[in-house]
Amino acid sequence: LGQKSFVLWFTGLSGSGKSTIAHRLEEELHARGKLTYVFDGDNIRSGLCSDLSFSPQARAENLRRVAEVIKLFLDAGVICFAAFISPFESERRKVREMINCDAFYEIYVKCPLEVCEARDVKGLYRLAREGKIKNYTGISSPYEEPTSPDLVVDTEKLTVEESINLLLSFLYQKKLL
Ligand code: GGZ
Repeated sequence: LGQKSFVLWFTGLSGSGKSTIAHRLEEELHARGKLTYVFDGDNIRSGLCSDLSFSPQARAENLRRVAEVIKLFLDAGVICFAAFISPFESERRKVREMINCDAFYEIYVKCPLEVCEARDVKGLYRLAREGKIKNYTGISSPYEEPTSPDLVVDTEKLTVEESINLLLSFLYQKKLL
């Protein structure tokens, strides 16, 4: 393959832009001839983790399974992007330890709750406020801000293109591109 595999683990609130950024960054890497895969709620919770709820235990199990699959993809030499809320510091530490890759980077996709809620792309925040969805991150379930992320991407201030440029310079600086 001629590529160094690595992991970018995106954490942040629902609607902060994790999946959007991961997919746009993936396009950039494809243009550079890299083989990548984006794991997110859409492709993981619909299948592999369709039996799991959003209780703290279920979220932990969700991320544990993702970490196991990422280990397999890394064996195959694939660059892996994980875009999950991953709200608990302890679980973020666990996946990092499980994956045990020297090139594992935690990316905090930072955006205030009010802004994510105003975007409400899928209308889920409204349902959560109405009590129709329980355990909703930021509303009725906690989000623990990362204390020492490898990179912060502030999507309240940056456009998607600016966020991608920030991530590309980060990757060049780490000699991953
Ligand atoms: C948070 C929920 C919930 C609850 C459904 N809490 O904006 P989305 O829709 O596309 O992203 C959210 C996604 C979060 O799944 P993750 O696997 O990333 O979460 S975790 O890392 O905590 O396991 C949202 C949707 O699922 N969703 N119910 N109660 N997000």
